[in-house]
Amino acid sequence: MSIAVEARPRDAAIPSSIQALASTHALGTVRHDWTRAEVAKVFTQPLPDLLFQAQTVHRMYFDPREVQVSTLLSIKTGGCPEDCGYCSQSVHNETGLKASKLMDVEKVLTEARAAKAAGATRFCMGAAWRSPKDKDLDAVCAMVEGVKALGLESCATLGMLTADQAGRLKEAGLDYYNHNIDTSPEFYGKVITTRTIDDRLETLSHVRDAGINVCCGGILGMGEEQDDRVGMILTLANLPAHPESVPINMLMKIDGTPMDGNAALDPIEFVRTVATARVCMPKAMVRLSAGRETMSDETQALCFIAGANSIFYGPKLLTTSNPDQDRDRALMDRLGLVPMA
Ligand code: SAM
Ligand code: DTB
Ligand code: SF4
Repeated sequence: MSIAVEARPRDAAIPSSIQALASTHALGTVRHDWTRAEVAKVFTQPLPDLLFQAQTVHRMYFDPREVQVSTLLSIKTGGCPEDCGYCSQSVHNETGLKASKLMDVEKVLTEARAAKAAGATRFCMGAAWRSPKDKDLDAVCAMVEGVKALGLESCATLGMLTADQAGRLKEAGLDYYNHNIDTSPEFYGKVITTRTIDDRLETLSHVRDAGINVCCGGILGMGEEQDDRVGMILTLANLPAHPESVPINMLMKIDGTPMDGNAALDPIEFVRTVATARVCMPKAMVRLSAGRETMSDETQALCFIAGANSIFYGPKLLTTSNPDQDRDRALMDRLGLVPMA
């Protein structure tokens, strides 16, 4: 059966409901005074309205076709003393992951060259540390210098930093430091007990003060409530400056972690979180991060419509797998998306 849809004449008045949405108070302005009620209202509004707002904001600052392609490398795997309940690399979780030492600088740069050849413009190095030792930082600084010399944007995630360590990374040319708050302040203690969210915020302020771009987001599907997803966005959006980059990860369930048996999160909740991040932090890169392998193409498409504009590309994240590169290329083609220069 075909349904005849009468097109709205081009010169017809724009319905007031659309005018109201487009001109919603300060839509697209960078604010740091969000209330919980405001963020919750954005998050829970009807999905078409939320996606319309997110697309409107996205188009104010970005080309909606462009997606940044990043590659991740675990430069030091496993044996981490922190007890993050989601993580394959914590010594508190019996995941069977073999710990390894910090990689050689040259090996890391070989991987960076391969990432560049495959089309990545950003290279992110992750280490399973609570915080780096100063001597380890010498090697990481050499890696950052090498990655920059290849013309790639550099990102590192090494655990907690002192102000001095953040300064050294800045001097080496580091563009972004990733340090996630992971969830709301209220739920944080249910996920990690070996540090507090305030410890995380302290490192973020050292990173900010050193002049490095902040990459900070979280994970969904850890057993948190919708209010925690709202609380996480509220915390990020009310930082003194918004993170330049906000990764939103779907939990990768790892055998041997306390979250292994978690129920799957409704993908629409994931899309709502991405869209709310876009509306509340208009200029940030919103990164559709871990969890794409088990996500349908349609959910990923909704995330891009919701304002996500970066993905991790390549067969591996840190210790878990990522979608096949052919699938990603085909998906971008089908959606008319192009890699960000
Ligand atoms: N040790 C450093 C730290 O925690 O900041 C850097 C590496 S850590 C693996 C980087 C981020 O990856 C974590 O903050 C977390 O948000 C994300 N992550 C780790 N395991 C994950 C999982 N199983 N599913 C989704 N995201 C995960
Ligand atoms: C982030 O928020 N997600 C990336 C990146 N920052 C470093 C890491 C995802 C890790 C997924 C689990 C793993 O591969 O071990
Ligand atoms: Fe360690 Fe980072 Fe994993 Fe936590 S998330 S256990 S800090 S590697």
